[in-house]
Parts: sequence; C-alpha cells; structure tokens
Amino acid sequence: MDSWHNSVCPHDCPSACALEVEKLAAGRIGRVRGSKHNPYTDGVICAKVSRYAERAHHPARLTRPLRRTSSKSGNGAAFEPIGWEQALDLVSEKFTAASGRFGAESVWPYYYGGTMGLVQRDGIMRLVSAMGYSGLHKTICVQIAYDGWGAGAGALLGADGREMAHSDLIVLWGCNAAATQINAMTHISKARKRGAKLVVIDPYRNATAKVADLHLAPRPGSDGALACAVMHLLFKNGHADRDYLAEYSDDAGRLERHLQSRGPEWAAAITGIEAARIAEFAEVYGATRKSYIRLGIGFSRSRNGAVNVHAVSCLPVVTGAWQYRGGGALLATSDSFRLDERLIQGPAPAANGARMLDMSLIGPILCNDRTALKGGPPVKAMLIQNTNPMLVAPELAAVKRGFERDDLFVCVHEQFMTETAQMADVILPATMFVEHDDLYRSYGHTFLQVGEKVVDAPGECRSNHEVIAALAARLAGARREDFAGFQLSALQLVDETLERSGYPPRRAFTRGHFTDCAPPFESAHFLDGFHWPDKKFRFAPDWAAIGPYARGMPALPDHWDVIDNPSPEHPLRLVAAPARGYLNSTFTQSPSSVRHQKCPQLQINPAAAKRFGIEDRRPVVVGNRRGSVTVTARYAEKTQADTVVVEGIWPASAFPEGVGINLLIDSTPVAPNGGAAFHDTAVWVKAAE
Ligand SMILES: Nc1nc2c(c(=O)[nH]1)N[C@H]1C(S)=C(S)[C@@H](COP(=O)(O)OP(=O)(O)OC[C@H]3O[C@@H](n4cnc5c(=O)[nH]c(N)nc54)[C@H](O)[C@@H]3O)O[C@H]1N2
Ligand SMILES: Nc1nc2c(c(=O)[nH]1)N[C@H]1C(S)=C(S)[C@@H](COP(=O)(O)OP(=O)(O)OC[C@H]3O[C@@H](n4cnc5c(=O)[nH]c(N)nc54)[C@H](O)[C@@H]3O)O[C@H]1N2
Ligand code: SF4
Ligand SMILES: [Mo]
Repeated sequence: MDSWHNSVCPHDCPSACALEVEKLAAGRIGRVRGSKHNPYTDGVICAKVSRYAERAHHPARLTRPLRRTSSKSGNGAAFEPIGWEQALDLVSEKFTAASGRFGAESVWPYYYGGTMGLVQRDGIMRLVSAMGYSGLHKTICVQIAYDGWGAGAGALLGADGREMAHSDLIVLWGCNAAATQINAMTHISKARKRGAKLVVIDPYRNATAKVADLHLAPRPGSDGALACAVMHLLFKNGHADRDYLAEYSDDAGRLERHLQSRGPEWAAAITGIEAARIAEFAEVYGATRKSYIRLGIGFSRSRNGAVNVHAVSCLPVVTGAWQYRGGGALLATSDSFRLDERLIQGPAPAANGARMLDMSLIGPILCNDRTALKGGPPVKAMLIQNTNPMLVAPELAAVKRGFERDDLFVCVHEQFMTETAQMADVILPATMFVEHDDLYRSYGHTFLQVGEKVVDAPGECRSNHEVIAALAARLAGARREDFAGFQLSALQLVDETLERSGYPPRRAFTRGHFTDCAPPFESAHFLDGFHWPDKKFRFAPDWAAIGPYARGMPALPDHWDVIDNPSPEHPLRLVAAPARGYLNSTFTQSPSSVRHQKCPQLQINPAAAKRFGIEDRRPVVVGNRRGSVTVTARYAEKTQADTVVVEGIWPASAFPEGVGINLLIDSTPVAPNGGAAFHDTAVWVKAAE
C-alpha cells in the first residue's frame, strides 16, 4: 500500500473527489482511484481522472518557459525556450512599464478554476491586491445560479448530497449528473434501490435523462414557467404546507394569487411540455415528502437564468419538503466552509479601490470597449493562470481580436499549449495537482481536503504559488511585507489558513486527508431560518440589491421572456453543454477522452433535421450573426424540436474554422449581476456543402 497516496481531484467539478494516487517512481504516477474512506466519494470517480497518467505524462506537456518569436495575427505561433529568471524578469518589466504609463489598472490578472485548490487558484488575488491591478468579477460559471438561489434562501447551503440516499423522489433539474458529477449518481442509486424515483428536467436526452424514470424536456430558458405551473398545482391540489409557509416564507398568499394565471396550459405553451406531463410531475412532487431537488448550474446559463433558478428553489418551500431528511434541495454547499482566506488572497481587490473587470466580457474588454473597461485605462498586460479564455469565453471573435493586439503583453502559465497559450508573449510551464500541495473545499459536498505533492514535476514546471511569489519578489517591493502569504510555502499556507479558520490541523484530519464541515441538519435545511433578518425565504426577491442589471426582472417567480427566442432567420436554439469525456477545456489532449467523445456533434431532433435537409452523421454548419462552425449532425430523438445541442468544449482545432463553439455565444451580462448565457443562443443550421 506504500505506493498509494491520498490526493484530491483539483478540477472544477462539484464532486471534488477524494483520490488515491499510485506512485510508480519519483516522477511517475500509475493508477488513480476514488477513496472508499470518504463517504461522499465512496470509491467512485470518473473515467477521465482514473486515467490521469495519460494527462500527467503526456508528451505535449509544457516543461520549459517559452518566449514568442512570431507575430500574433499570422498562422502558426512560434516560440523559443528561455530561462525562468529571464522569463520572470520580462513579465515584471512589462507589468511595470504598463503600470507606469497607463496606471496599475492596465494590468489584468485573469484566472479561474483549472485547479480548485485554494492556494494555487487564489494566490494570484494576493498579487492583484498588493499591486492595485484590475480585479476580476468572476462571472463565467456559477454567478447566475448563485444569484438566483441566494435571492430566495440567502445562503449557499442545502440538504447534504448524501441525504439523497434517503429520498423517495430525486429531481435533477438542469444537471447532467451522470456526466458532470458522477458521485451524485452514486447516492441516487442507493435511493433507487429502495424504490425512489428519479426525474430529470433537461432539454435533451443526455446521459442522465436516459436512466431517469421520468424525463421532462423543456425548451431552454423556460424553467421559470415550468416551476410556476408546478407551484400553481401544488397550491390548488392541497400539496402546499401552509403552516410551514406561514413560518418560513415572506408572502405565500401573494405568490398563490400571482400563480392563479400560471397553470399547466400556460406553461405548456412556453415549455413545450404537455400540460398532462406537467401535472403528472407536480402530483408526484407534491405527494412525496422526502423530495430532493438537485439544481444544476446548466439551467442558469440563460438570460433569465437567475429568475429560473430562484423559481425552482421555491418548490421545496411551498411543499415544506425542507423539514424532512432526504427532502429539500441543493445547489451548492459552498457556505458550509468557514475559511479565513486572507492569508492566501490578501484583502479583496475592491477593497483597495481598483476596478473589477467582468471576466465574461474579456472580448469587449480586450477590444477596448469603454463600458466594459468601466471608463478606466485599456488592458495592456495580463497574467493568465487556470483558464483558457480563447476557447471557453463567450464572443470568441472579439476575444481573438483582442489577443491579437500587438500592444497587449500576455503571460500564460499552463500545463499545455492551449488556444490561449498560443496567443502569449511568454509561456510558463505549470505543475499538476499531484506535483504540488493544496487545500480543497467543494461546491457539491462538505469535505475540506488536503492534497499533498505525490511526485516530482517534469522538466522545469513550477506551481502557481511559486510563480506568484517570484513575481511579487520582483514587483511588490516593501508592500510584500504586508502580505505574509508571499513568504510562506504552499503547505505552510494550508496549515496557517486552517489554524486561522479554527479548523483542526492537517494531521488531525481523517487519514490526514479530509474533515467533514457539514452544518447540522437544522442549518442545512434552514429550519433555523433562511439567511435574512426576518429568517423568511423570499418569494419576492430584492433583485436590485444583488447587481446592476436587475431592471425589468419580475417581482415574483415567472417566465421572464428575455431569452434569444427562435426567429425565422434563427429557427433553432443551441445548448452548448459540457461533455462527459472532457472537463471544460481540459482532457482534450487525453487519448481515451478524445476516443470517447469522437468529434464535435450537433444533436438534433430527426424531424427538425429533415426540415433543414440535414442527414444523420453528415457535416452540418451551425451559425448566427456572430459566425458559424461546422460539426457532425447526430439525430437525437426526444430532444425538443427547436433545440439543438453541441456537447463540448472541443478544442478550436476540432473545427474546420479553427475556432470553438463559443464563437456563437453572446457576452452581454446576464441579470442581475453578470454571467454568460452559454445555453441561450438562437441559431440557423444547414447541411455543409
Ligand atoms: N460552450 C460552453 N462554454 C463554457 C461552458 C459551457 O458549459 N459551454 N462552461 C463555462 C464554465 S462553467 C466554466 S467554469 C469555464 C471553464 O473553462 P476553463 O476555465 O478553461 O476551465 P478548465 O478546462 O477547467 O481549466 C483551464 C485550464 O487550467 C489549466 N490548469 C489546470 N491546473 C492548473 C494549475 O495548477 N496551474 C495552471 N497555471 N494552470 C492549470 C488547464 O491546463 C486548463 O487549460 O468554461 C465556460 N465555458
Ligand atoms: N464531464 C464534465 N464534468 C464537468 C464539466 C465538464 O465540462 N465535463 N464541467 C464542470 C463545471 S465547470 C461545471 S460548472 C459543472 C456544470 O455542470 P451542470 O450543473 O450539470 O451544468 P451544465 O453541464 O452546464 O448543464 C447541465 C444540463 O443543463 C441542461 N440545460 C441547459 N439549458 C437548460 C435549461 O434552460 N433548462 C434546463 N432544465 N436544463 C438546461 C443541459 O442540457 C445539460 O444537460 O460541471 C462540472 N463537471
Ligand atoms: S472530475 Fe469530478 S468526478 Fe472526476 S474525479 Fe474529478 S471531482 Fe471526481
Ligand atoms: Mo463551471
């Protein structure tokens, strides 16, 4: 057993699995498996991570710092190796020059969740704080969903995922768990052995819908209507828990009156689901006390996403399902962890007055759009860690134009030559999770975990923490002293953060690996009140208090018709959902993942396909005003007739156009506080010539 080491999956996945990694040699891992000791992971992980050796020891890994030798706009980027000292000097010179000429806000460090480890992910914020650089408004993923949930409940807590084993009905709402968080399926299967039913609400028959007892396929962006009709029937058919509502909600009477005109026929016209099926679902949901809704983030990725997430979060309040073990709902567990992260992050960037730039607006920002720049200086220099915006950000044409600017200096710290790295002036080689130390929480479970270094990194790779500390040493001067984090090792940061946060030391964790931070049942189920001064769930949220884009949002749950509706010119709606074999833009280099995913495919209802002369397994062009890409058509029964799905995120090189699917996605900020509407795009399709 000596060769097996505890670790944590670092990827941006709610499961944050407890791993065991086999060490074959000082610099070589073998198998990776899920820990049986962690009750959430329960010994199960996804296929792509079980074959991590493919990624860690991939011949295309970056192992040396590189400097650009070619222009940015031509075809084929060229680089030459340079030393670390030279590379770091160059970056700091450029940052200093940009700051001197255009102000510190012209430097914009850009990062996201490539690793979810707190030290390696968030350390860059400490550099931002110390230097007064532009901060990052992190809208690319959970912003819309969290705004929608927070509007009602007031905190990111919910019924523990393990409770699903005790539920009699589980609803996966806009959540492709079989692909995006396999462990939820583990706990669901325990419930199903006891006879529990699984309902999936998703516009297409994805891997999860295929195994459900009931699959409702709403049109994308119509969940608010569905939730309203269900609540209408709950009130009408005696399934509302009026005592619970009186104690725990703001104004159930007003909600009930409002819903009178929002019955199943009204919702059928909007969602495309027959009224009888809506009634069938409402009856099962209303008649089951231990009903558990697992909200996915997927259905928040629409222009009305926050309204829809809030509407769904109202359901267990109407039935009072929150009162029962195995009942209630979960979007995210993030507020279960009480971590003092100031040592890692420094004070919030906003605290030193610097502007916060919206990461989803990176296209307009790099194209010098004044509104997106908030009236401040242009962005002249960037350090990018943990994300691949040239592929995953919306409005890719603008992102590409921006990165092609000759007056923009870009340093990318990466494991692979991603689309973004190809636009860099300097590339720095990064370690992987098995090669550095970190502390991990989760947004899908309640375990705080430590993942220590298992093997040596290849070549000259350095961790994010090392790079940030080395840049601070060059850039921050005396200010460095105010940020103790720069002087500590990653493991010291982990230990001190645990101590400051009042958690036991690492060695007191179960097997030195994890500790459960689950709040008591009463708090997880909001039985001690929702997180507002009056402790009542808000059916009528104060959207304007959440963000600047709240204008026009409905006062109560509703169908807010601001989506990119089909039109004669753009008759179909595109959902650009994640694929099982990839994790966002990651694993697209792993041979087994590529074999699993085959090629970019457009899933389309056969009847709709025939209308547009599109044949199964033949090339099809999908486009809109922003551009078009060519993919392979794949007939998919049971998808709404006006909905198409491209699972991704495929590399740009997988498309003949050399640009990813997000070429078609709009970047206009979603209400109330920003975010990208990845699954809300009207498109046309035609057979490729
Ligand atoms: N069409 C479409 N677009 C989407 C989405 C969608 O559903 N559809 N989803 C959106 C969502 S939810 C998200 S979160 C984003 C995510 O998109 P990305 O932020 O690109 O996500 P990842 O692929 O997780 O990670 C990005 C990079 O981090 C690098 N990396 C990993 N670990 C480390 C490390 O320790 N150090 C350094 N320096 N680099 C590291 C990886 O090599 C990888 O290239 O994509 C968004 N874009
Ligand atoms: N294998 C794999 N796992 C992943 C990822 C990955 O790329 N691949 N990405 C990771 C990341 S960063 C995140 S944020 C999570 C996201 O994981 P999820 O929370 O599952 O969210 P999505 O995958 O964006 O979408 C889930 C489902 O929502 C559906 N959907 C889209 N629009 C609507 C709608 O309007 N209504 C309804 N009801 N459903 C809708 C999509 O069809 C899709 O099947 O997964 C993480 N896990
Ligand atoms: S990607 Fe998700 S399911 Fe796969 S090992 Fe990592 S945390 Fe677990
Ligand atoms: Mo995400």
